[in-house]
Amino acid sequence: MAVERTLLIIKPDAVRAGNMGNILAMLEGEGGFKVLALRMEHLNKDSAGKFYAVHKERPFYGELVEFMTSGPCVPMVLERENAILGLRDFIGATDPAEAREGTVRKRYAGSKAENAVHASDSPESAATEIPHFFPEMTARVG
Ligand code: FUP
Repeated sequence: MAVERTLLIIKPDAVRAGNMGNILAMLEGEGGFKVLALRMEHLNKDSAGKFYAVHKERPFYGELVEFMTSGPCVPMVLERENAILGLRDFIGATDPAEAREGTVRKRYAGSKAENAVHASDSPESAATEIPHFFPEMTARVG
């Protein structure tokens, strides 16, 4: 399996609840992900709107942008073998009610809308989402 890079965001709900450290410990510990870059940032509407532009036509888009700008979040670049699909599996389903036991969202997400973390869902997403927050980094390993 190939070593990959992906983007994870600890969302404002998880930062507010004081779960940033627990989530980082899960990612580095059980998850075996290496943190290559990390920053705390309070997104503005322009940045959050562009990041979630694929959902622009969805009914929840306005609330999603509102939520993502409601407080600081922590975007980071993670590296591991099979990082992209591996991280999606590790964080669990979008809706915590459907997330597998032991996943980040099962433990820390309060609802489908405020679900603790974001993770890139494909190599194509990782390739645009990593430079959205870390323009100096690429999704390519090596
Ligand atoms: P995910 O890739 O698991 O983050 O899920 P989606 O791409 O389907 O959704 C992106 C974000 O939109 C979710 F994290 C939360 C929000 N969302 C809602 O608020 N309501 C919905 O019905 C679906 C998604």
